[in-house]
Amino acid sequence: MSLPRPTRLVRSGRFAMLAAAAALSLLAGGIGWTQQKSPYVISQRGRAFHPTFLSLKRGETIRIVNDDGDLLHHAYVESDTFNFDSGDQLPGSQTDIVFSVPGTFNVLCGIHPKMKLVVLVK
Ligand SMILES: [Cu+2]
Repeated sequence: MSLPRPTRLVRSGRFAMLAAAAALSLLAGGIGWTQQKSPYVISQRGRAFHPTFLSLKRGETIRIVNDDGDLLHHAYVESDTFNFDSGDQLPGSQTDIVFSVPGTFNVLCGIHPKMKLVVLVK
């Protein structure tokens, strides 16, 4: 006679837990940008890199996206231990750079001298 009640309670309890788990994962997804993983996506909007500083582990990748309207960019890295040249970055294109050696590197743009992204590779 009183059996259905506990069953209902268990079901609603499970539902509440599922709902809580779903809410938590939505929340985690919403703040996920603060915990980006390789490849780290870099914007070039407004003739600037966003973000302008990034700390990576050796072997990780940054993905530079030319999302800057119809502007051309040209990312490069010049140092004693690591060099990279994207060539012309067409509007809408993306360029991956794998940082394989530790150090601090400046990613610059051959077209816009004010553009600078500092990458610290541990
Ligand atoms: Cu540029």
